[in-house]
Amino acid sequence: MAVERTLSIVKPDAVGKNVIGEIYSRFEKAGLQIVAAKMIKMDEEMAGGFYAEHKERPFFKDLVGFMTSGPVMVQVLEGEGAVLKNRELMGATNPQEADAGTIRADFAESIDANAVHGSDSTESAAREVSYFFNEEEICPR
Ligand code: RTP
Ligand code: MG
Repeated sequence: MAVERTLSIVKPDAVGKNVIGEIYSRFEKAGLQIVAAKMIKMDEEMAGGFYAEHKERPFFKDLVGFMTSGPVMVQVLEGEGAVLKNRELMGATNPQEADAGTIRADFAESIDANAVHGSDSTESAAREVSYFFNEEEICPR
């Protein structure tokens, strides 16, 4: 399997619950390396641009409102099959449907406040990584 990069966000609910380290630990135990990271508070323009694919969806306004409600941790994860591996660690979008032991099953409250974001394809990963990070900010080992 190819070494990939994927964009991960610890969302405001999980930052507020003080579980950044517990979530990072899941990545590390699964063999993913954190090769870039920063804490930011997004404004509406930044969050809306990030989720532009959902602009016409009924939940878009709530999604942008939630993602700007507090600080987030944004990180680039690198490893073999990183995109799919991260999606498996996250679990289903709705935490009620997420498999036991996944990040969303363990830390998320609702489909809106669902603890983490992860890129859903290598194409979106490339766009999303460059949305937040310059190449000089990424530090592969
Ligand atoms: P994410 O992009 O945040 O990693 O989540 P995802 O791929 O699992 O889900 P996606 O379909 O991309 O939706 C983005 C976020 O919008 C919220 N959402 N709400 N009320 C709803 O039906 C609904 N559907 C999606 C979720 O917070 C989801 O994470
Ligand atoms: Mg998505």
